[in-house]
Amino acid sequence: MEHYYQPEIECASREEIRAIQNERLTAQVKRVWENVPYYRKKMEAKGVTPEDIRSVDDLHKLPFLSKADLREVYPYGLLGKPLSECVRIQSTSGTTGKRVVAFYTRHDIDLWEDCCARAICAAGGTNEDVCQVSYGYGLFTGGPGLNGGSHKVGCLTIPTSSGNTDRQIMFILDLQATILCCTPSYAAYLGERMKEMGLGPDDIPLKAGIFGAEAWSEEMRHDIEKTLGIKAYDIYGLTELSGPGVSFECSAQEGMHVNEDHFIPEIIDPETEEVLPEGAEGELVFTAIDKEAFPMLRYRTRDICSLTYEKCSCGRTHVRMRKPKGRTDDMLIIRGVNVFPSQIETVLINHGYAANYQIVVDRVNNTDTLDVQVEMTPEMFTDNMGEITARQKDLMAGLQSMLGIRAKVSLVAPKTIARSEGKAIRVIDKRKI
Ligand code: DLL
Repeated sequence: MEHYYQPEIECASREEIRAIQNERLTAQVKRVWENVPYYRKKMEAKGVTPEDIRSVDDLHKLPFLSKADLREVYPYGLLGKPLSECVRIQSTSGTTGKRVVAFYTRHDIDLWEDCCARAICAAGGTNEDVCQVSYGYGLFTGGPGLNGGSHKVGCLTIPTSSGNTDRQIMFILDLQATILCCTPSYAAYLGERMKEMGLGPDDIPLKAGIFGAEAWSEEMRHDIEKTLGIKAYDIYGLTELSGPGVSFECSAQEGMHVNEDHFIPEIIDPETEEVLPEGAEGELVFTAIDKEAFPMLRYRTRDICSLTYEKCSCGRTHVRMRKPKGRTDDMLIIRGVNVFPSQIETVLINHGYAANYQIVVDRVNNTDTLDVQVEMTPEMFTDNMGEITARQKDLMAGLQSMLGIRAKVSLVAPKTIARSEGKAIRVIDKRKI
């Protein structure tokens, strides 16, 4: 039986959802106009006033916000409430330029934790469950978000944070953890380690995993499910909008339900910035309609996916977003062809490899090169050169048919590619160095 955290909202009719959105959106735009001079200027530049925004249908009139805006006014320029009403900050890892620092009032933390609680219930979680949170705690939103959601559901929460893999496994076994929350790449690593310790799916008490924070393929999902003997659920979110729980998967696992009473999604063409119809693939844009401290309006996520309003078998009515294919900024352009790391991952796993790989891009004699380095599994490891060459050829053919361009394949020995405890770094683009 499907289990909901807030059924009256999660299963509300489209009319009810619309009514909530219209009310919250119009109020939010007024608040932002009055309290955030930076965004007000953007609205003025576009000739829009709060009176122009009467319902969700008017959303497209509002200006966009992007990471560049956040950097420009770092740290306080988008605050929607006085600092005295803020109780928390969280931050992104900020690999390029300034970190994003997001602010939360008590209300904001509460709605964020509700979203995470919905995700945990959708994965079958109840107060009978033991939920191990192996996302990083601290500035990263993964640990604190799922921790809060787990408390709300009433699970016995194990806040291991990431890392110290053998201790993670000890807690899973000793405390009989039933739900694991971490990045999919770390789940894969935990699975690998348990296998090495001689533990099969039947020896592992886990029944569900809530994995997100990075793009991962369907193939990787099946691998993790098989190794750990669980059902693996996807969860999506970003610091700017709270953190994990902006959307989450249900038992149907056909897209992630966006918590539409808090976030309105749109898909735009990243070039023309035009809003695209249902089903079309483009850049995901979110408007947070009741967040107080950090009220993002039409925030461009750079994530690429599509939306569907079709009825879902789980009973939830909120719109679903497809698994993000990747980000506009991790799409590689190789000899003019668009390549996403997730496409490469699909080919590798379909050919029997685990998701231990690295993609090295370079430019040699003015030509882009793509080198896919992938670990052989212990079972396929051999020093028979004929066998290795045959495997390489096979994989090159698979990549060529998926990507439409030639890639070099390097098969490396098991355990030579670094494992990740958080978000995996899959691409090394030497053209940018
Ligand atoms: O990664 C929040 C989070 C924590 C989500 C734990 C899920 C679980 P940031 O560090 O700000 O926040 O990174 C946000 O990560 O724009 C996407 O590009 C990517 N991302 C997050 N979840 C998914 C997912 C957290 N399920 C950025 N699938 C987003 C694909 C994801 N990409």
